[in-house]
Amino acid sequence: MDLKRISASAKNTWCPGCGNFSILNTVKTVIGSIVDGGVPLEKIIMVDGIGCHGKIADYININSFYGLHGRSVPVATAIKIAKPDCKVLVFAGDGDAYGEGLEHLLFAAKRNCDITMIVHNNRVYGLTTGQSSPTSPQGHKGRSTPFGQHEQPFNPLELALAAGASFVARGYSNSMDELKKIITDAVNHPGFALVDVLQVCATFFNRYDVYNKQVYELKDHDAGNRDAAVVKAREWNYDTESPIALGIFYKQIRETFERSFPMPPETPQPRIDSIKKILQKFV
Ligand SMILES: Cc1ncc(C[n+]2csc(CCOP(=O)(O)OP(=O)(O)O)c2C)c(N)n1
Ligand code: SF4
Ligand SMILES: [Mg+2]
Repeated sequence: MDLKRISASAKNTWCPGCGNFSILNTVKTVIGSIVDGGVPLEKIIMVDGIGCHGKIADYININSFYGLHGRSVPVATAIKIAKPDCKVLVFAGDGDAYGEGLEHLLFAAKRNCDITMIVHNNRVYGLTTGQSSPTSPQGHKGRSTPFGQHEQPFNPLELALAAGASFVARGYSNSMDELKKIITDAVNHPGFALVDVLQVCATFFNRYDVYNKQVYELKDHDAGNRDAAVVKAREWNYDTESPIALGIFYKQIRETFERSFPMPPETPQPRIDSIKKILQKFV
């Protein structure tokens, strides 16, 4: 597919050097491959949270929905249940997914609804100017923690594994080839997939130098072994020394939520006319 087909005209307002650019370009390429593989473009749906990451919906011209901050997962789950033949991609921030929306993430992992969740983990609240998030390091000085963050960060991969996620992976915005492979596998995975992307916030938490030294590609790892995945997930806990594995930590095939969801024999159709009338009020 010619990627111009999904280019949007909205002005890009991300800061120069922001890791979101490579996620955007990678996702566009993956969407192109999905369409080339036979999925109609209108059957690929993006759901976004609120934050710098969420603007990705403005920059890709496909069906999309902005959820409330932290609430993109329930929206995505509902879309998938109503339209099981659609590919549903959720984009969330670390504040969005691991703070405000944590319970949604854990229950989505437990439920195994077939949605792909891509977390732009820049380890700060970027849009609101760099406050500490659940993955900021201890001691982090942001506008809400001028004397340094007291709490320790938690480990989202370990949390997702504990909650029962059937696909858990980590990517890095500066390793685009690896990221493309991971996101492609995640989208093709029939179940809930969490892709935690170390997305560098060039303005409020620039980690390029640190991550570039620490990251490595997972090899000789048995992604079918949950215990091995937990050990790998624990290898790095946001320090500046330990190796940071990139790749698929865990992958398991089990029944998805929407397959076992008891739908009524006659699924009610949305009343398009009444929706159109409501939308007209905003024009
Ligand atoms: C319920 C709610 N609380 C707070 C906000 C204000 N708010 C908007 S974006 C944001 C931070 C987003 O951080 P993150 O999810 O990490 O995304 P990033 O901007 O870093 O991509 C906050 C707190 C909001 N919009 N809604
Ligand atoms: S504030 Fe950070 S995350 Fe937001 S656009 Fe700028 S560099 Fe990117
Ligand atoms: Mg963030």
